[in-house]
Amino acid sequence: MNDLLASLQVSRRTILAGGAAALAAGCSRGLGPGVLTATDTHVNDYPTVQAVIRFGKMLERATSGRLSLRMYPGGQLGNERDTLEITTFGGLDFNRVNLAPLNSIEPLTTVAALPFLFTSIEHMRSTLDGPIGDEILASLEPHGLIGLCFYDSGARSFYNTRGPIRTPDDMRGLKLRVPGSDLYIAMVQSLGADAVPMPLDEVYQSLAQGVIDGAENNWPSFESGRHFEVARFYSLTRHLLAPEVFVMSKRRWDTLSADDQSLIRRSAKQSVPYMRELWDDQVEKSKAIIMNSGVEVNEIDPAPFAERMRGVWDEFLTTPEQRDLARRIVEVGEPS
Ligand code: GTR
Repeated sequence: MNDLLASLQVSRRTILAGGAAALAAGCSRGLGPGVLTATDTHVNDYPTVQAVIRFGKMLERATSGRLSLRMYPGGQLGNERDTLEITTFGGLDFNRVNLAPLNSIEPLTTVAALPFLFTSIEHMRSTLDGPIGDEILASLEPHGLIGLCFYDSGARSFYNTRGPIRTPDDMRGLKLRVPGSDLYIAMVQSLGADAVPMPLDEVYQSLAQGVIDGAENNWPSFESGRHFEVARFYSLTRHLLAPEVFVMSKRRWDTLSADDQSLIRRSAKQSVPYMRELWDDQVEKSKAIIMNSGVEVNEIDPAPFAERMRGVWDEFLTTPEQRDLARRIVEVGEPS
């Protein structure tokens, strides 16, 4: 185990035990001063990981090696909630996470994670590429995080070990894993299923042992976690088109020159088209692997699902700012 990994694992325990100040005060990184660290829950060849690695190469090239990036993929430093906390306190420089773990940190992020909000990938991309996306990214700063860009995450749908889901009634009583987020718990409960919050890396085992009946995710995550080997029914509800987010620790950010800061912002945005290219390709590859393995995939009528989940909007849009943001996102609509 290298020094950073060892020190972060100590730091993580320290943070989780409530000792953030101790970490901020002193954990030695064991890396050179220009080496920036990044983490991701996904394996090395996943599009988000490759996009962040590409971002690091851009920094390295632009600064002739003065800055570089060291990626820790595969969730080796902990789950997204824990690594986000470490990032906030400066134990890690960059983090690529889903919107879900940010929901309890910043209410505006909840809006972009509402079910059936984005009507298509194009709607999501055009909204988040513009001022609305920048506004959500900027809302993270008071929480110790610099929001750099959004990456694609496709559409999340339900998979399970029992049988095809065609209507919300088919979900009654199913035990479905969700990421640790109140919004996800409410979404699944609104459909009559039991929500089981659980880190991603425990899903395969839990499906295999029957601790849960299913989960929900996009094609690449369903495939790369090998969940499809156990959950043989994938029902295309496409209830969530929430994006991934790439963030930086504000503590580290504040130590950088204005030039380096703008290089980082620019390079992150420049990594987005590359990520989307990899993403579109990965969706096709994952789809083929899953279909060829004989998983039963079915289309559904989204209307009754959207109808039941509508209550979640009222429950989670609690401030005027959130309601206004939701209204503006809906108004963006489909790009012409
Ligand atoms: C994936 C996402 C991860 C993580 C995961 C999960 O689609 O890329 O960041 O949130 O889902 O369900 O935990």
